[in-house]
Amino acid sequence: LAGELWWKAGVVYQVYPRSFQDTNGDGVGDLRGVTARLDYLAWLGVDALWLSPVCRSPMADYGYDVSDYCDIDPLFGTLADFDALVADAHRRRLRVIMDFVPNHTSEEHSWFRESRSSRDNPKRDWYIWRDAAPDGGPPNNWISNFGGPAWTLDPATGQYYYHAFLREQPDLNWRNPQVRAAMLDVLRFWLDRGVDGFRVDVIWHLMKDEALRDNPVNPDYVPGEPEINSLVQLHSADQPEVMQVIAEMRAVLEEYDARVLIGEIYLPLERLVAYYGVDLSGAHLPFNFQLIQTPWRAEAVARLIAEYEAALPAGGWPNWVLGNHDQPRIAARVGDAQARVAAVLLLTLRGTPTLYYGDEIGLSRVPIPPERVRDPWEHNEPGRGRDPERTPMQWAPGPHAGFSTVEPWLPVDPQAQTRNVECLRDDATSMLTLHRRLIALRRDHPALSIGAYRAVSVSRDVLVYERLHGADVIRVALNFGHEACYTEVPSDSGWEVLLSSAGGRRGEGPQEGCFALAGDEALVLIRR
Ligand code: ISL
Ligand code: CA
Repeated sequence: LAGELWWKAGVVYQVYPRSFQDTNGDGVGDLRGVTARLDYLAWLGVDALWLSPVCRSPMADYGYDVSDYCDIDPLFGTLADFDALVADAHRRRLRVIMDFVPNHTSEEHSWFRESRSSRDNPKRDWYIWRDAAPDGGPPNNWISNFGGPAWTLDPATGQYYYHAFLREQPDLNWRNPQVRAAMLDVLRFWLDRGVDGFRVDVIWHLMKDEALRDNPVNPDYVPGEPEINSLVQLHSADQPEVMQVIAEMRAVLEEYDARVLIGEIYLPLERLVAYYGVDLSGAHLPFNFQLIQTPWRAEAVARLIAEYEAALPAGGWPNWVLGNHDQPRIAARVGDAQARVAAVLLLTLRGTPTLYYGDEIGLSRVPIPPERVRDPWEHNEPGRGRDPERTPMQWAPGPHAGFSTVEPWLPVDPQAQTRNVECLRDDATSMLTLHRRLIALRRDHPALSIGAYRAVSVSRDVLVYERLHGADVIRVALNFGHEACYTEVPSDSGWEVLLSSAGGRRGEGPQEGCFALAGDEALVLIRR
């Protein structure tokens, strides 16, 4: 796929490196492990892999706390391992997207060590330092996304610093031009090494209200919800000035060819689409997490697709996500049977799909015993922890599912003996085969990758839409319910089944103008 088309027509696969493949027997996945599994990704048929953070980090937030942006953490390997991974990926026509974490550094980054050393240190203003409020408390009411205060008093200089996440993750001051220049150089460092793009962590958080005004209280807050929702993040995120910063990042990518800028954005639709930027000068793909936040019902999903399609700016390319390392897995949210329907949805909608590792083998919520909890968020706010969706990839039956030779950093799914790549790859009805076929269909039929979207119908349980390219028409019918039913097709042309989420049925035609849909079944049909 030439030029920008690769990230439009392609499928992105998210690798959480800690949990993909361990090669040195320390129970933690590493870069050589990812390289060793590139043949699998090529076999699966994806076009790009996005690696969650692999830079040097004390791992307070598992790599989302970077202490050196221009080095690989020894846990994952070396820069040479990274270069080898990129070269091997490119040899297989796989692109590599890095995770860029610009909102905050680790407290152990040399910039923060300098910044905190004295009030007049040249890097003082690289972070957000303020005096205490008159009562000695924090400068404003902002709350950490992981619970608790977002300000920590540093006794060395008697001021507070701001952190939208853990206290180990001080926020950078993106209003400071030196910070901007240094961070844009980080992009160039990796672009020069051949990476094909970035997924930018919490991109909507980069700019904060200059006056640091208090956030208003959320009138809809329901006690028991995460504390962060008790306030509306009106002043602490999504400031208009962030668009300029993103445009600067984008301009750096434009110095190279065919690189992609993906932004992590949790905002309502109307704000999300603003991140395409003025005249599309922003992110190529502002991550669309709406399927994670929408109830799993045919009508709700139909409405979401229509609203999203309508909200996109002219020329803005859509994208869809079912899950990631921060969210309960799709199978955990909708159940194993509906997870198949979800796979068909993700891989047949208009827009770049991002597939989360393990979802293709039907991984669900893995139980984490209390003594094995690793995510600091779980300690702050029980129930919010993200460990259940970060467990080791399951490659084969046998000890530790072929992930490692020793007990892994997080427990392996108790169902790994049967739910693993080796057992599922040759099974015609497996979740893995379904994913591989869907990805192949997307590649074989431009209607599915770059074709137009047309809503056809929605009933209580069944959503039907078409994808159109030239004279090609592909129709998708998804049964969100558990009961069997029928879906009608126009009688003026011949239709046949390209794929059923249950396996089989290929080549089948309609009977009396209808295709039967089993409960939890999705069909991809083609007009002949
Ligand atoms: O999950 C959220 C919204 O549903 C959040 O509160 C949060 O904004 C989001 O998870 C941000 O995630 C990213 O930044 C974090 C890191 O821990 C996550 O893993 C990363 O994806 C801090 O860097
Ligand atoms: Ca390892």
